[in-house]
Amino acid sequence: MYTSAATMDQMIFAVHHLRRSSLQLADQILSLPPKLGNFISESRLGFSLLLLDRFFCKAIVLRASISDFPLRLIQVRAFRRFWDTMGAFISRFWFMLFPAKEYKIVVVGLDNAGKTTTLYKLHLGEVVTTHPTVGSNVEELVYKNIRFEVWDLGGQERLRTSWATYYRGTHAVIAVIDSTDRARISIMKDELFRLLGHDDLQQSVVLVFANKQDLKDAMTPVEITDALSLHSIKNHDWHIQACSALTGDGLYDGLGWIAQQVTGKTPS
Ligand code: G3D
Repeated sequence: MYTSAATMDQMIFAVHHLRRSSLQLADQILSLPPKLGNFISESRLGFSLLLLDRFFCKAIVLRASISDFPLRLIQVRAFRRFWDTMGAFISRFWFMLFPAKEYKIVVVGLDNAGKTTTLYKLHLGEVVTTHPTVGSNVEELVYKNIRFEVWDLGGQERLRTSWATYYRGTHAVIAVIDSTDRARISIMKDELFRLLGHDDLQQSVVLVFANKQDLKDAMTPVEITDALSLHSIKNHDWHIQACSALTGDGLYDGLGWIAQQVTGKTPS
């Protein structure tokens, strides 16, 4: 039996198209008014779409596996695409059908501290080229089966006044510090204590990322603890974590601390 590469590509394209449409539909369902959205998701429409997508993907893989040797490469490619797309698809529908508790994190810090780099390194596992954050970025992170909605708030002076609008429902604050920025550490201290006094953050825990530890003139976590007077924080659990958003060192240790604090248990 022979299946041409062109036919295979058409089939792969068809699955991608189907998946994209399904995800768009899922987005639309999620953006419906809550009652209507719940009704549709509970009606298992999402699950039917999932089965349909799985059927098409399986068909491709089966078709490739009974083909001639040169098609093995296509088979591998189909498998990879299959798992890439299915992973995203399943997790989205899984959480749509069985909504899990989500914890909200806001990431604050002065401009250039490394907030966006931190967020994208945690989210994508890679460093991206960043631009100054205008307003906010939001990403969803899943760490050890715990879902986080992470808000990266722009750090420029004119944007800091709007940080408070994002605080409601926050479980954890991450303050990212540029450990080489001795000149502005006192500004960050004032911002930190201002936000800790906000009504909407009274239940939040605070993680300080002492970022840019890969640079040799970086302040140590002990120096930053003193400069920020962290020991004078009495009403919030806090923790300081040395890290480098560029290399990723320390980032997951910090996230692990938050996970432990917000769930009240050590994540598995
Ligand atoms: P912001 O979102 O807090 O404003 P960014 O900060 O994430 O945009 O980072 C500002 C600059 O610091 C970026 O450099 C970024 O690559 C760099 N940076 C972030 N984290 C680290 C780190 O841990 N180590 C080092 N050495 N650099 C880091 P550019 O040159 O793109 O402006």
